[in-house]
Amino acid sequence: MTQPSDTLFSDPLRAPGPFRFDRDVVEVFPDMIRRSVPGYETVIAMTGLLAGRFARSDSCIFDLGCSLGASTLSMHRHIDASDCKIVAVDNSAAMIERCRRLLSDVGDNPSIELRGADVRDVVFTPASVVVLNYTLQFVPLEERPELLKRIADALLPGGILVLSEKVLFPDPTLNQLNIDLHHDFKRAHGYSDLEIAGKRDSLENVLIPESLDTHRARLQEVGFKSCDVWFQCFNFASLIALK
Ligand code: GEK
Repeated sequence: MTQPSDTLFSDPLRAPGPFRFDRDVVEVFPDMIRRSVPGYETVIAMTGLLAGRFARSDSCIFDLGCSLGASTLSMHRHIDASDCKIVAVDNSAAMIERCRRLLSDVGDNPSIELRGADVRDVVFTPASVVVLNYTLQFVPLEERPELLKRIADALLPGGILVLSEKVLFPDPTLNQLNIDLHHDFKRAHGYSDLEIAGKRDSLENVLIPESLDTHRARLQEVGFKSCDVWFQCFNFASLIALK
């Protein structure tokens, strides 16, 4: 099936408002994220492998900010452990509705529960794998430590958090270079300068990136024993944190 392409920021007469995961975004989401996030497909595929290795029987797997269920599906493919449940959470009603349709014919081993909820309100049950693929960046800065602490507390010993984010660099030259390279990536995938600028303005104060040092320090503070980057492409990185 061909995916509708993302032209949401191509109208020069439409001033972009703050970015929202509404029906228009859901319509083009697979195309948008593939052409906007360098390394997205690799991160999704490897999330499945990581979950296959770390999922434990009788535990939950949380996919926080699941969008259309790409990470959930990838994990579902790789998890053999018995009596696992994947809990996929998103606070966009339009995303959850579409995700429910996309996952409707997926088998129930492991089972999948879709929840329309804010990740900050999730009551965690004992978990062996928690995934935050490009979601923490949308949570207000001051609420990130508490969410990560609750995730660390919910993880069973030996459990894993996969955390993928847009990041910034303390060195201003490297920071600008990575931003420019990201824009080159988007141009190479067919976005115009107008579309790139429109999306950037729309995400201002909505997507708030932090540095890898900030992520690592906070993950240790909230109780993870070991953490580091396993994948990076320009200003998009993915970390694993072990309980
Ligand atoms: C993927 N992980 O395909 N509570 C719940 N959901 C939220 C919240 C929140 N507070 N804030 C944002 N979201 C997915 C991609 S997209 C990343 C994740 C992107 C949801 C939001 O509705 C959206 O579906 C998702 O997090 C972020 O691997 O578009 O850059």
